[in-house]
Amino acid sequence: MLFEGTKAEQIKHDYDRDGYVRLPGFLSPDELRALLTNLDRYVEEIVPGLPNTDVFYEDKEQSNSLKQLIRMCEHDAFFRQMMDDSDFTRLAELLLGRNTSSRNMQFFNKPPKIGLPTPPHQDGYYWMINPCEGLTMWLALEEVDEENGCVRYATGSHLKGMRAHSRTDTLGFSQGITDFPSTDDKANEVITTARPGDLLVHDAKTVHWADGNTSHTRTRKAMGLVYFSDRAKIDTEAQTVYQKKLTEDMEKAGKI
Ligand SMILES: O=C(O)CCC(=O)C(=O)O
Repeated sequence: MLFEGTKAEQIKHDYDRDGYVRLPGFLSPDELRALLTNLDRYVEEIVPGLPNTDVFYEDKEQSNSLKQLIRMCEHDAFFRQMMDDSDFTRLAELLLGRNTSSRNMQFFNKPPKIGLPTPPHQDGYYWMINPCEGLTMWLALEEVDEENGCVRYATGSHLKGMRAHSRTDTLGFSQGITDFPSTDDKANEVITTARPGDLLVHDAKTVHWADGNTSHTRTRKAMGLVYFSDRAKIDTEAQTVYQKKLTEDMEKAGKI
């Protein structure tokens, strides 16, 4: 779905004000079907050959507990095109107001009963970029609500600076805000239930989190696409050191 004229201006205005925007029905049913078919193919054909840093399970002994796939656009042409040459790419340019560089594409699942909460965090804290100009698109692949762990935002938190974070035990979300929830977080909480094909986009500094999946039967599947502005510079040295230590810790803990 491409946006133009006053509609595009409204979306950018709401995004700049709130730190996130919801775009219902961003993907048509046909587009969503094509994505799901390619996701199934990816899981069947690509996942078995991936390193343990790019595929996470809630329990690595149970193949039906898949929770996260990382860097999908680096492993597959379909997802590379979706990231680099699509309505998602154009939307990232609109919202960042500049040329962009694509950074990461992920699949997020919370398996029934065992899907863990997503700790409160700001994505920019993980990214180590300066200036902190980037965004995450979060695309619902199925019905997502309070039962199976929808995303929650603190509206306007992107304008209030970077919060202190510290290490968590959550695989895939290794940093969480230390003083959460503040009174401000609770007062500005927005619960974003979503239907298949709906898109949420949030700023690098927007505080967000999600509950675990308490359903006994339903999964909670979504895709995440990360874009930086073309002038955001990554502190590659700090990131390499952090990633190396994190991978070692996760291996030691038997999580990957
Ligand atoms: O899927 C989730 O629970 C959260 C995803 C998230 O935090 C993100 O995309 O930045």
